[in-house]
Amino acid sequence: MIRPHRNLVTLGEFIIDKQADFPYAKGELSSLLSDISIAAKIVNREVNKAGLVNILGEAGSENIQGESQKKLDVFANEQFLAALASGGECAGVASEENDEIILFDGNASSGRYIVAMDPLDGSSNIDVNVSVGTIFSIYRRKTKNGPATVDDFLQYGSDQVAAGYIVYGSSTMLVYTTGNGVNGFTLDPSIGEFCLSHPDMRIPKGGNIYSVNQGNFVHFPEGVKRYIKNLQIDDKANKKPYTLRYIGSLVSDFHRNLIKGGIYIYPTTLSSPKGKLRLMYECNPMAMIVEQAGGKATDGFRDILEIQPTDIHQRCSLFIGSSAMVDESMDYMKQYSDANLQPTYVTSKES
Ligand code: AHM
Repeated sequence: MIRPHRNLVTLGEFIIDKQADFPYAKGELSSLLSDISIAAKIVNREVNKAGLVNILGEAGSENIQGESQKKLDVFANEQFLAALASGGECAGVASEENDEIILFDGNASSGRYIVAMDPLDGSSNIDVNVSVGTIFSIYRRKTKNGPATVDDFLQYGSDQVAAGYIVYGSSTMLVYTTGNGVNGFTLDPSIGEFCLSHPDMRIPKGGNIYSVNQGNFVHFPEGVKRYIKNLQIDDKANKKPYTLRYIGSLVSDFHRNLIKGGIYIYPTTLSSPKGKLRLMYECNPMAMIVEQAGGKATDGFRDILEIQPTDIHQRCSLFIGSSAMVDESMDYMKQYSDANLQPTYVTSKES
């Protein structure tokens, strides 16, 4: 029971309070989430002083004091890997920063979970002081003991047991779900704790914000072009034209749309025929969160959570946000885009 005598609920208290709701409650998932929140605080500290210290150089290069520099995405990767390795609940990690899966403890591994993560998404924005984020996705591993295998990772998004992100923005927030709604916690730097600030987050059913890299317009599928053109018409009754907001940092764009209502689209393009974003550590976790908040996520045709991954770094197109907006965009895709030109996947409904 959360303590009634004060309003403040820390992430640690909240996780323990909700532990009994987890499907396989043994405290391990709680520990895993706590490990992630500790790494997030360390990364937050470094992201916040990125403009002050000479940490922005290329990995491997030396700073003016002759010290070896680390890019923040490399630093973030190391922090999350170290945190996940130390707890013992995690058997391995698929990270955007590593070509292969990272396995912990070899044959002695008893961790029951595996994690897919993008330790610092949108890191090209750091140099210009724009919000970046961390995205994570947690599964129960399929093998029982010994080293985890790639197959432990290649699970449907619908099999995720938890997913979340941290946005390092004007304030730093951690938002996560364990399949029982979505809750957001804001870091109070004065006490060094994530505090419950956004309980039971719900995304509005509709909205008037769309987020897309419109510079790629000529390379978009016809359905996306027609959908966007329709959002831009002069139609006061339907609050059109809509507002375009695109930060170019998925976590930040998603977070804004989650709160205000809106749609984020990264479709296939001529130059990225499979889409740009990664299914396992960008699309799937965001899809679980948005669905838990009452929204929707598809690749333009199919539910993201039903796509069978065949590669840990697989790319995917993404239409995500308010359900009414995603539905309308899918109608356009169905009507105007040649489904045969879209990447094909096995989905859980077909397999
Ligand atoms: P990254 O993994 O190289 O950081 O790319 C992911 C990012 C997302 O955060 C963002 O939404 C998207 O790429 C922006 O891409 P673009 O610059 O093509 O619009």
